[in-house]
Amino acid sequence: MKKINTGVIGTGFIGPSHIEALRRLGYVNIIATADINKKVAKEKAEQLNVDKFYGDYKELLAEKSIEVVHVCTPNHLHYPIVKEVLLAGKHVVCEKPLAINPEQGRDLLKLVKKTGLVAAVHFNLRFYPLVQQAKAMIEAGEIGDILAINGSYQQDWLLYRTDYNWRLESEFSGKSRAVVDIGSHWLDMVEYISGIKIEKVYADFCTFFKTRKKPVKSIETYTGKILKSSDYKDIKINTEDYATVLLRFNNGAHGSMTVNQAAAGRKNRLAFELYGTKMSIAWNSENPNEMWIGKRDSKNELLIKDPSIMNSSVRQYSSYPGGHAEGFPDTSKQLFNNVYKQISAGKEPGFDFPTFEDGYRELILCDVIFDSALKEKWKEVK
Ligand code: SOE
Repeated sequence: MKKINTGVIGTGFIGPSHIEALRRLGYVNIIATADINKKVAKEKAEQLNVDKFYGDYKELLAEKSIEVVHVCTPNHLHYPIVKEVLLAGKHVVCEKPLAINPEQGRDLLKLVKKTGLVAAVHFNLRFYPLVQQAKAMIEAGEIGDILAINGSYQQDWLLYRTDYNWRLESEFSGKSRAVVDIGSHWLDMVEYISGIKIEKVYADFCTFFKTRKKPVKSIETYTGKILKSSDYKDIKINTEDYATVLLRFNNGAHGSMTVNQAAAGRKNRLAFELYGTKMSIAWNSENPNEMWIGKRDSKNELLIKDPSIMNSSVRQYSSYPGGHAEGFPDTSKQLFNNVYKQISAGKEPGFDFPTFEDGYRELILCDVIFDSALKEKWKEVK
């Protein structure tokens, strides 16, 4: 496969994980990184062994050799930066959420259609091998008609009042936090694997900590857990730590999703249970190499990830044989592989990855969920 040159903007928690996954593909050269803080940009470039680094992302966009740009900045910068990437004629992979409101998402989607460039959103969790297996089983009719989908996405990295990250401030993350940050993965995954769409929602939000203690110096996602700073200032929190959302799907199925970023002991657990007329399946991301299959008239099963017994259409998403666990870093590798193959293929469609249509869809869903929580009413997804 031809080598492709890439630049990565944003080097916090997720930028470096994009770089690692891209390097594992073997055909991507990381030409440059950019970070708003030039000193951080330099340190990260050294740590990540990237030759060029910039404090201003516009300089990275000016690099002629760069064909693809990954946007891994805080949420509020996705829209302006992605717009510039597309206008510079470069393909783009944007972190979720695509933007901070549906209007911005719609604008970006229009621009992608106009430019014909490849544009993906990093809903990487779709690419756990057994999530792909679940999708293949549902498509093959093995589960039957879907009756109900329930689940949650829970984490504990924001359990203490002293836990701080830019995501807590709506100026950077947008008006909703837990639903947009982790709920969007759940909503995307469930619609993706089930093939049915959410058409009505009723949401209940809670901000457990109305104020939090912000460290005076900035810290990266997750590193707050090991930071021993006694130097904090109080800030008001106006985004949700928790939400439960009732769901109605367009095939008549019912469902519910709970998200919680203050759930002690749940490190990063996306879980779904999908109940069909023939059988059920359940999976969670803290134990991603196992999928439970529930049956009424015979013994239940536990499917262990093993490409040799997975549906042939999704075997490609398992790079290692059974007994060799695959996890979070592998999901990005699989997603990027499809995106970059699409870039190499040119106009021909055919590779499966979350597009800007999907990114826009999540912005609409999250917006309707926010509105429902605010008005305490069922809301339709238009
Ligand atoms: C933080 O909550 C976060 O890093 C999310 O932003 C990611 O999308 C998720 O994969 C893990 O947690």
